[in-house]
Amino acid sequence: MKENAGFRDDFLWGGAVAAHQLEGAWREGGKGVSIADVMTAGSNESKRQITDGVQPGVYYPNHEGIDFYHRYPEDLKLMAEMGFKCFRTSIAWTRIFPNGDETSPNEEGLKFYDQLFDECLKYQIEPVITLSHFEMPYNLVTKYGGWRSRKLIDFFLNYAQTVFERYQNKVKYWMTFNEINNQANYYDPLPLLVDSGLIVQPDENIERTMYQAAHYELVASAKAVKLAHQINDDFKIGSMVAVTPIYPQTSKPADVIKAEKISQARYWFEDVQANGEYPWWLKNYQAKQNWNLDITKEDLEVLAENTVDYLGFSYYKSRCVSANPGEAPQYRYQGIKSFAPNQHLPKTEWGWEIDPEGLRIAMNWLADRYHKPQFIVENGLGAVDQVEPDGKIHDPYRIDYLKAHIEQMKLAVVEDGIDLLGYTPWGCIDLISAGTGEMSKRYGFIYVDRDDVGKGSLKRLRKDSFFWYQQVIKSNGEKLD
Ligand code: P53
Repeated sequence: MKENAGFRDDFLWGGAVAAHQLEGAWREGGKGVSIADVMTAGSNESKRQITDGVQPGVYYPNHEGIDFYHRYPEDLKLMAEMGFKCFRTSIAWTRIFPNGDETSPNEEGLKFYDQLFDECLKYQIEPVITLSHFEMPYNLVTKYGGWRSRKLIDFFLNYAQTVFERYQNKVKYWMTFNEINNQANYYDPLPLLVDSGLIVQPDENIERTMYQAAHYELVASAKAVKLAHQINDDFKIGSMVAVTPIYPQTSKPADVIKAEKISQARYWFEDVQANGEYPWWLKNYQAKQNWNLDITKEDLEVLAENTVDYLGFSYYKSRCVSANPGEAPQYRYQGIKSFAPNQHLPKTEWGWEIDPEGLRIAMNWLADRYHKPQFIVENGLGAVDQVEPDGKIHDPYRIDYLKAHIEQMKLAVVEDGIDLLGYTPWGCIDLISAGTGEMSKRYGFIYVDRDDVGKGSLKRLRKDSFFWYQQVIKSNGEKLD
């Protein structure tokens, strides 16, 4: 075996975005209404609301995004200037199948992505494409109840087949569902909607519904893996989970077992996608509930036979848990309510723990469990930026965050020998936050002049981190200062 001296020669440095958070043009080119189009703006204090269809007089930040739909040539030019080797974005399902249940696609939508991918390839930037990133057709929610319905598998595969065939000579790296495991937090309506198109009904057993919907998505994902390989042998299809290591708050065994149980509840999705089977604890748990889930023998065969080629994941933070007396033995995951403070870690302005070593921990943990190449497809710091009178943006906090994470990622590669395909920091150009709908929660190397109520010239500016990242890429991760 060759030892890893540094990042691979073909390491995919780049950046990541998602269609609904930057394209805008929500009604252009025949696009249908997506779930992102019915989400209002919010903040850390006030949650984004899901409205009943698009309501007049309400501000929906994703409708205009940062107008990437019209400005992508300018934006890709800037990314090429940074030296991007790849660019992760998603296809808006609603540009291809506006209602999701049509049999033939919308040619204008397909043409848009032809042009976008051609523009990437012009600069030798490899497109890395997510099929479903929080933006399924809203019609599939109202008409079928989202992923509650098995019918969604066929609708999704029809969409997947259309784009795999159309872009087979332009796109090699794909992912099926973005952060499919966010819905493990089924106490919060937002992840249920964005992951699975679920709108909670008053007396519904939402935990059961989540497990059923996630199962259909996992089957759809496995079938997409199969289809992709049939269409083009060279395709690489990844899963995409939000990786947040769960630490015990103390060395008390009850804290340790709780951390393990909560970790299981968040990561079983990856067990299915990468190992091809449901973990034992979950089979046991589901059987005990008498939920009578629709999980067939054929489904289980499809899952076993079509595991992913690589593990795509996001990493922003770690969490920590503390067991309460009387809570044992289930240690149910209760979303945000499960977490306890970690006194050893600083937090971002939005309260996310900053934990670079957690990335190395996560990579080792994933490597031990799944034995597949990894691709860090999101990482970054959401922060408020200030434009100086001379038009400069000094963002040393962002550079510090990314540098510390790249250092740990390098240890995971060089010391621990992990096979890492690439690194695409999130929101390489400022865009609408998924969690809060804000514009002021900025991640970019490129600043975009737009505020939380949709005002601003949309002008693009290079931040200090732009020039820093340029030299990181040029030196293949050697020059971090
Ligand atoms: P925002 C929650 C926790 C971790 C990652 O998030 C998350 C979320 C959902 O908000 O989402 C991913 O914009 C997601 C991106 C998102 C990014 O992380 O809330 O894949 O769409 O924008 C950052 O700060």
